[in-house]
Amino acid sequence: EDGSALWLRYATGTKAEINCRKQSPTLNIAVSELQKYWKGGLPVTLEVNATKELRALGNEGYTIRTSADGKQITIASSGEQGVLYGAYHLLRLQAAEQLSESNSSATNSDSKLRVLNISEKPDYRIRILNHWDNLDGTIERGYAGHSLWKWEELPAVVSPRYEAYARANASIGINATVLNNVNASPKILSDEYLQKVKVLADIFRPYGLKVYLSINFSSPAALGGLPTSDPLNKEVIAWWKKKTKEVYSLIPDFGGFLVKANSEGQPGPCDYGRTHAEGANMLADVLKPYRGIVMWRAFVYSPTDSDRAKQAYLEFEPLDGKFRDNVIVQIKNGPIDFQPREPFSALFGAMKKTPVMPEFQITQEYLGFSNHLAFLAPMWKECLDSDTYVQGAGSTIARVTDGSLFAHPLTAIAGVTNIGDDINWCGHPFAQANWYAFGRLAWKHSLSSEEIGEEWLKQTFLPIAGQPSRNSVNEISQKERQQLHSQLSLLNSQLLQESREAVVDYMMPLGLHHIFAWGHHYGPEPWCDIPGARPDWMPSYYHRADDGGIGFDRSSKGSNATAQYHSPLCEQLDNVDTCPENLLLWFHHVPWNHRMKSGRTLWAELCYAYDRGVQETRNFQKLWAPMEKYIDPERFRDVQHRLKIQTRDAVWWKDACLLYFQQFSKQPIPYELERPVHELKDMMEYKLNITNFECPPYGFTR
Ligand code: BDP
Repeated sequence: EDGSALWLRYATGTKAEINCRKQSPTLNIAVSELQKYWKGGLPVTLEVNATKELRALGNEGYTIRTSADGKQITIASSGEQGVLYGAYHLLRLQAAEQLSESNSSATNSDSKLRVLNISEKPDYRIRILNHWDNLDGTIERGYAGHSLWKWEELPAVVSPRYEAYARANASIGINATVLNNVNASPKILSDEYLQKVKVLADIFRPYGLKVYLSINFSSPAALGGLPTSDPLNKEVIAWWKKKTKEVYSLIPDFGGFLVKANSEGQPGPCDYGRTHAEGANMLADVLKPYRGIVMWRAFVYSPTDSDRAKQAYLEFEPLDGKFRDNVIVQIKNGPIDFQPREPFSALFGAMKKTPVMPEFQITQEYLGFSNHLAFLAPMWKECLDSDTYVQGAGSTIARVTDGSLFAHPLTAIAGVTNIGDDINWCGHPFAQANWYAFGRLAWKHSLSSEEIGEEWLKQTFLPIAGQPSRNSVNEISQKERQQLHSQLSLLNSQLLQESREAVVDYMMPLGLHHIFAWGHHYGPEPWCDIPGARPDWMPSYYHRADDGGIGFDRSSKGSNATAQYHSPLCEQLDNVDTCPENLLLWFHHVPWNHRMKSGRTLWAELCYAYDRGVQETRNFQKLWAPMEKYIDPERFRDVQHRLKIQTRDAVWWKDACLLYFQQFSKQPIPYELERPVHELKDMMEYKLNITNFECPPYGFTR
């Protein structure tokens, strides 16, 4: 297997009996998927129906029920899209072996089908991928090849992967996609490119996947030749109106614009003395007649201010209530930038009148690219479950953003995708799990990370029914199947669920952040110091290690970022004794001999954390090894190879950070821990070859 089938490794065979009275492109897909892949024995009826119950679930929600006589299954929805999602739900239950009555690992055909009584409805209205794909085919922070979109070939040549992409998204409930990088080229709105975008939108439509675009705020000047792009200028507004009309004439259900403005050198309304709200509202007014929306990013910071972590809040909080109702503010989970662990962004608790949406990063810019295995559902759950206290206890980010706390009708959640044109889509075979997990959480944020992990592992690694197993032409035996089930359950609890915390441990434990190497964000470079570069892009800005201790003082004695959080969290974070230890160095500058809850000093605790991370990766290798018996050699070796790199990188991270920080702590690494195998000097001189993303930090080729 090459991984191209993702979690949709369905077996074909005899045609199932599927009944549907209506026909439409979307319903036809549902019928054909079930005809080909449904093996549950019972006939399935698909119904679009406007009963009260179904209307309450919306046109994407659905029910799946076994009839009273147990002789058939009905998937019903008030919309065609809901029927399609219901069909994929049924196929997921089948592939993850969750259809049989007993919990045994017997194949579905061997045991009784359980009585189905399912009712589902998505938690977010817009569940959207953000592609950071450039028009030249490169992907910013992409580690799985080039862009899926072959702009050169479009609109004439259409890759079969466009439809496969839409299908994969529909199978997990993703209903929207932004095709191009937030650092947007104005060219995306040219007539030439809009023709190409239209072709993609037409392919995606039957799968319920809507197209959105990132726009460059100075398009009126850059593309339209106007002297300005001032959002209050009449000609500028007229230009956007005309352009938007053109977009909708080609793509009648176009979703809207995503905007990165006045951030990291991108143009924006502030260039003309206007606010973010004025910029966003101008576009919102233009999109309004077509029911389009604006997703306006809050990822803003400048080198002048004292603490980067405070800036998005300072800029956006005063604008609460000033946005049109078809604007939603898109906020990264943390206040800095997709680090292995951040506290949640305080802005989630600051906007009561403006809808806000989380932006997660599925691509592992800061978590080892596609070399490291890091299952991100635990990280996203951590964010969604965080309590902002904006309306008292229980005001979780999930409730702030899903419309239940402030009743905003516009709700959304975005994931910066890890998809490229690699045969297996995501680079690391396990990176597919993050695409999957994003879709599942966007649909239902109460799902546990364990449930998602189990579903994904079973769909991805159980043998396809009726196909030869890895080693022989025979089907896998009952005993082997049971062993495989136990192995998958270990992989879930000890590998998937632990993997993100392991990355935190060997990269940046205890609240450390952004000590990455300059530019590429792969390896460690806590010492990095580029003369003349922006101070807020230097690791020392974040770790502040000195003889007195380590960490960024964001307490009331320091930058006072803690004050941006509501009580009682604010006080909890502000006090070094009550601040959660996994965020300690994010909020405090702590002396090396500070006593931790374990009884160790801070320095020893730091050493233990790095060491734990390394030992975890060694354990990941062990957990993976037995899979050799059960799965195809291609995927087995691919994962095995990447786990080796991950372990070596973990050692590199540990050695680099501990040997560097040791210069300040002036204390030995506790003798019971694994000793360093690198010299600090070598690591400091080593320059990573990042062109091929094989980043061996070992065997130093200088
Ligand atoms: C950072 C990335 C950069 C993105 C930026 C953003 O390093 O490439 O353009 O975020 O989100 O994480 O706009």
